[in-house]
Amino acid sequence: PASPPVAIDDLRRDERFMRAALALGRRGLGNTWPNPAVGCVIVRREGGHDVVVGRGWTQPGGRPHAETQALAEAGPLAKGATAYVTLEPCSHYGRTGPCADALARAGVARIVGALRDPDPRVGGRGFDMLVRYGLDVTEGVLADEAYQAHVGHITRVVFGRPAVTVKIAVSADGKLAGPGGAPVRITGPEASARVHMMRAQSDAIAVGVGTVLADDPRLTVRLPGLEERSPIRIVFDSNLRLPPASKLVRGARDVPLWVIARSDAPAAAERILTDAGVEVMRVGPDAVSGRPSLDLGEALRLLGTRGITRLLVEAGPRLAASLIEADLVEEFVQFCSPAPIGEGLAALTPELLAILDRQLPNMAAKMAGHDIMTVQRRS
Ligand code: AOF
Ligand code: ZN
Repeated sequence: PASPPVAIDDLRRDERFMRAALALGRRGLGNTWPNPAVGCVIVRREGGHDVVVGRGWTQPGGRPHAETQALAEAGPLAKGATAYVTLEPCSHYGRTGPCADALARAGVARIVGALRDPDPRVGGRGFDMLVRYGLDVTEGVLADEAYQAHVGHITRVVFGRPAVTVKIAVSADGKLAGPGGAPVRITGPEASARVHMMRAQSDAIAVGVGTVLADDPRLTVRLPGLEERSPIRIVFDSNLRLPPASKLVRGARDVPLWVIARSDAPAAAERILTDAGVEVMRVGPDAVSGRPSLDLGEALRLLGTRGITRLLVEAGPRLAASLIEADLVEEFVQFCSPAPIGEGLAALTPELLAILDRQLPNMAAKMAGHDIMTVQRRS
């Protein structure tokens, strides 16, 4: 027998509500580490209409979870409803019981999930529990979008390090700065606003010490309403050359500043920075490149153990090159201005760009004012 006709609206319903859950989850990006920023929407069918009765997203610091928030809003209306979650509901006992239990206890009839949670405490057990409790479970709706939303959590759980976004701004003639690295305004205000938004959605922002010496940046979020969202600031500084008078160090008591040095960096420099409120961490030398720099893989794993899931690197050419050569980049974002700047510090070599294109073949582009913003990802 032919299957009964399905309205287009029915086919698209799951995607529509999963998109809403993804949008809610994004509110937490940069703010929930070490936990993922999950979104949840609870929907009831009433008189032939879909009604959203609960919305939730992971709260600052990672708790309460998204499902708890959405269930609290839905109250008794969760009974018989469908819950859309961007990540598998948890199955482990944290400060409260598993979200899978809470959903079942509230009488939710159906769960639509985007992705399995690779956290070893969950790893499929959340969905399994829900099936055992008799809920109807659909997995894999908008899984690619959910992967992007949770790439920080996934990279940390699977590889023990944060997901890395490298951001650079280049002039039309491929320069990152003026002669000798002197700072030059390259991109316009729309690009700056996007960079500040990227900062707000990151757990931490990193630069190399060369950028501090050339630019003396603050690396805070300066967008109306988002000033409170300034992430941890990190400087990769093999030999502890970071000037105590830099804006970063002077602000270290307001926004945390972590400096990652090589194991043999001078102890006296460490003491001065520590006294200024900076946290200094040490890793081994870079054995691969032969450069007198630090082991970036070890540095990133250290950040992973500290709970960082999303790291934005505002890189100069050397740091960008080292990260690409070590294949440690999940996302490469480039703002390209329409104007040349003439003599100056060249961006990435064609060889490096070719490596990057192999590592991150998936490219999207859009305009940011007069500048072109390209985003490259693994897939
Ligand atoms: C959910 N909903 O909103 C989030 C989840 O330290 P805990 O007990 O809070 O657990 C953290 C783990 O829970 C985290 O590693 C991830 O596997 C999951 N995050 N789960 O059901 C949420 N943020
Ligand atoms: Zn949970």
